[in-house]
Amino acid sequence: MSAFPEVEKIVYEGPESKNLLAFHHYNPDEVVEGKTMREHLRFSVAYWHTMRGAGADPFGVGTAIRPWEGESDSVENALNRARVAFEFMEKLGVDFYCFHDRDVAPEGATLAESNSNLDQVVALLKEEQERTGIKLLWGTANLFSNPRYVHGAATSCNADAFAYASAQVKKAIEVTKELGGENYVFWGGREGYQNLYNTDLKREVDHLAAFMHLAVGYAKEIGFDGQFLFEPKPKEPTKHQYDFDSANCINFIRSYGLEEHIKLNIETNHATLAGHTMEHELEYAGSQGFLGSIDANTGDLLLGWDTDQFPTDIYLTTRCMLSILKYGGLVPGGINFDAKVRRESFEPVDLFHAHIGGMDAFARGLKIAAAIRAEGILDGFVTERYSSWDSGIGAEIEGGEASFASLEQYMLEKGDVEPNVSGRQEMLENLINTYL
Ligand code: XUL
Ligand code: CO
Repeated sequence: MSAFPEVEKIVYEGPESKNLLAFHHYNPDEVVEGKTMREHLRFSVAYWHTMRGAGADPFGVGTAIRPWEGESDSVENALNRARVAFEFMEKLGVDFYCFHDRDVAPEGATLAESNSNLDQVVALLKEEQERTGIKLLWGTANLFSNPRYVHGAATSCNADAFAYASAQVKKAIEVTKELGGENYVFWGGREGYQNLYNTDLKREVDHLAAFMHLAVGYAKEIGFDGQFLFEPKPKEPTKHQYDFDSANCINFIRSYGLEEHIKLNIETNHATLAGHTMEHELEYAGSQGFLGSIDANTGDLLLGWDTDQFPTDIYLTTRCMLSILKYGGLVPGGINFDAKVRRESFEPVDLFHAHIGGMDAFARGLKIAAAIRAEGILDGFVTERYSSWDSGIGAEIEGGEASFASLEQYMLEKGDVEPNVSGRQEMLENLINTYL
């Protein structure tokens, strides 16, 4: 029985179509910059939002109508839900999905029971992957919902919480490998603190690094060769998360000798919570060689918390794609919609509208970014702006041939800095508008 009887397979109908259950820009096999859109974009559905989100907020219970959900949190219900997930993804035409261990299977009374529940669902996920060709972009473990993680997991003051989290991640890496997952994500759910009076910050950060070394070591031991990813977020649920932003995470990764093993999974709404733009975070990670994957969503600047809305802003997706193309794409990462429908959008069909909008926005961003790059005006402007570094004193400095003494001598002879070129920000903003 179909869970979405009213929805046909979503197809590309082109920009002129008025059908809102069709793609207007995402044309999976269309080639842009030498690769198909599906190869560039690698869209993924987030199981936790799309299959588990019910729309609860601090003021009220869930509102989502999900006729396939059973009464209890049983394995049987989880298996049925997994079949619905694959029907949804097949109809949507998405190539990947992502999950936390506890999204797909219920937690049992003991660790052994939880593992067994997970194994039963993973067997079905594997069958459904084989049937549909849909792949696992990344797996992860939920180390934040259960009260045992009240003080964090790897950064808990309680060593037993670290041990339990290790057992959970061990299993999550095993099932990610079993399902051919291309990446494994660490997002520090409660890895942070609320108050320094009760916190040994140094010890907690050391423990987080030790935890990641254990994970990397175990992956090697069992032959899991997916990419590990660390997901920055500055706050929520704790006041100070240890994975604040791209720069902070890269510092952590390098300081603890993890740079060979871990890249970043960058999320738009987390970037804005950190007081950055998404493109700043992408550019910073990309420029340092740490751009792994993205969690695509958007926040609401008037609300200011992690609202996880679907991205529909073409300026945003254009700027994301400019950075992603510049750094050679995301493979083996992808574009995971870590986004949820609004509480007021409670019908199953809203899940389709939400994902179609995000996919079309990114497809359009890809095409616009490729057009901007093809004409080369923006790149040309930047190259010209830095041209003083290409020869003369600039080239000497970059080449490591200058000293403070030689630079002093140079300036004594030259006299002063001549203003060279205007930043032309307004002209460039207008230029970008000519492509939209
Ligand atoms: C939370 C968040 C997570 C991670 C995976 O803000 O983004 O869902 O993406 O744990
Ligand atoms: Co995320």
